[in-house]
Amino acid sequence: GRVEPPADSQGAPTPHFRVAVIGTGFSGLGTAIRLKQQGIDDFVVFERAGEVGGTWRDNSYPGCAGDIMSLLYSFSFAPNTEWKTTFATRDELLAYLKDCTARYGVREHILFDHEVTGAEWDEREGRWHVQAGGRAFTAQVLVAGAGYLSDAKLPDIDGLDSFTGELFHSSNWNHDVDLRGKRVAVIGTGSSAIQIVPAIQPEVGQLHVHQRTPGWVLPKNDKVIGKLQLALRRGVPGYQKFRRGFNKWGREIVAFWLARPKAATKTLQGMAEKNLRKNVKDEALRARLTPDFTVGCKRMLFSNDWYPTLEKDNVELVTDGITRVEGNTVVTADGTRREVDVIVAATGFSATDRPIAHRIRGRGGVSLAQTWAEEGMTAYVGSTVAGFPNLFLILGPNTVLAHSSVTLTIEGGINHTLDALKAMDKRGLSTLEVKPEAQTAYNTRLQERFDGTVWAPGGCQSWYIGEHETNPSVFPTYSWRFLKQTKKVDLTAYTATTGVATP
Ligand code: N01
Repeated sequence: GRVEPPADSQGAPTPHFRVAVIGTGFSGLGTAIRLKQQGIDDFVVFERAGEVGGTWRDNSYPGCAGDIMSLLYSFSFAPNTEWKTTFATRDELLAYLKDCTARYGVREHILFDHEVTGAEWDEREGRWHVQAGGRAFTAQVLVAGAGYLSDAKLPDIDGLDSFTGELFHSSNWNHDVDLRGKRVAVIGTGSSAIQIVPAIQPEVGQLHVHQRTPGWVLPKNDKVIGKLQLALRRGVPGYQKFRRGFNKWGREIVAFWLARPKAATKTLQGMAEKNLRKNVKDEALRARLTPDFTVGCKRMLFSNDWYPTLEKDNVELVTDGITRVEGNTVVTADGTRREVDVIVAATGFSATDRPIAHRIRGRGGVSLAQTWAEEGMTAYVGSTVAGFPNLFLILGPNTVLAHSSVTLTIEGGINHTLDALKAMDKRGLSTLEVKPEAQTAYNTRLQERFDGTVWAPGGCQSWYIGEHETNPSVFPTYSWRFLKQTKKVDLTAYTATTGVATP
C-alpha cells in the first residue's frame, strides 16, 4: 500500500519529492536542467549557500579563472556563444551558471540556505530521509552533486589557528581585507595559488610564497574572442559544436601521451622545462622551481605570469617548510621568522575525504564515508555504491579527467542518473542498487589501468592520487570511455525492486 509521509514536528506532512539533488554547482544545476528537459518536475535542489554556482561562487579570489577552454568547460546542452576569452574568468562562469538557472527554469526548484546535514536510506519505506536547513524531506532518489573541491582544507600547522593577522582560504576570500601595502604569505603553489600570486603582487607590500612542491607549468594560450570568431559562433549553425568537439578530441590525443610516463616526460615535460628556462633567468631560483615528479602526476598548471611574478622585487619564494606560526610570525624550518599581516591558505580541498560522505547513510545506517574507509573509495562507473540504493553520485570516485574538462564526467554522471530514472519509470521499479560484484569488477578493471601510468599510486603527493594503494580520484583513460559507460544504465549490474509505493 501507499506509504503515508511521516509528519514533521509541526504536524505538517514531510515534503516528498521524486528526486532530491544536493548542490547547485555544475553537477547539481546540470542535473536539474536535464530533469526539466526530461519532463520530470517533481524534484528539489538543496543549496547550502544563498546563490547558485558551487566552485565558481565560492572561489572569488583575485585572478580566478578557468584553464580549460570555455567552449568545453560548459554544458553541451546549454551552449553559450558569448564567451569573451578562450578561458572564462570566474565572473563569466558564475554569470553563465546563473543564466542557465534562469534560462531552464530551475531556480524555483532550489531551496537556498538548505545545507544537507544528513540523508538516511529508509529500508522499509524505500526512500531517502533528508535533513536540510533544519527541515525534514523525503525523496525516492538522491543525487549528490556536492563535488570534490567544495570543502576547503586548511594546513595542519602549529599555531595557525592563533595567528593574530588575517587568515583565509583561497576559496573563501575575505574581500574586506585591503591588501594594499600589506605583508602577505601565500601557502601553496597549486592551481589556485598560481592565479592568486600574480593578481595580488602589484598591490601588496611584501609577498612570501610558501612552496612545498614545485609543479610543472605550461603557458596559457588565452586570447580575446575576436569579432570573426564571435560572428561564427553566433551565426553559423554547428560551428560552436564543431570547435567544442575539436578541443575535446584534441585532448583525447593528449590523454594518450599524458598517461604514459615516458611519453609525457619527452613531450610535456620538455615543454614545461622550456617554459621555465624562458621565464626564469635566475638559475638558483629555477632550480628551486624544478619539480622532481613525472609531469601529469599532479594537475598540470597553466600560467603566463606565475614565473615572471616570482622574480619581482617584492616577492620571495620560500622553500623551507613552515614549522609553526607564532602571533603574527611565520617560522620556517631554517629558523627564519617572517612577520606578516595576512596569510592566504591556497592549500586545496578535502577531495578524498568528502564531508558529504559522512552525512549520507545507506542500508543499516552505515555512512558512505564508513563504507569507503573500510572497502576503499569506489563506485560503479563513478556513480553508484552497493549498500546505497537510489543514490547517484555526480563526480563520484575516479571521475577526474586529468587531460580534459570535468564537465564531461559531470555530463556522464547525469546521463547515467537520468537513464536510471527512465528505466525505473519504464519498468515500474522502486529501487535500484548496484550489485557489489559489479562494483568490484568495474573497479578491478579500472585500477589495472593505472599500472604504468603517471597516476599510479605512490607517484607523488596529490589529491589526484590519494594516499592509499588504489587511486580514488582519476579516471585513467579517455573521456569518450567515461561517456560511453554512463550513456545507458546497465540493469544487469543492478538489483531492482518493485512494489514499494512512494507517494
Ligand atoms: O589546491 P591543490 P588548489 N604547507 O591541492 C600546498 C582546481 N582548480 O586549490 O603539492 C605548505 O592543487 C600543496 O603542496 P604539495 C584544480 O583541479 C582549478 O590549488 O601538497 N604547502 C599545494 O601546492 C586543482 O587541482 C583552477 O606539496 C601546503 C597546494 O597547497 C584543484 O582545484 C583553479 C601545505 C594545494 O594545491 C585544487 O587546486 C584553481 C602545507 N601544510 C583550482 N598543505 C582552474 O584554473 C598544502 N600545501 C580551472
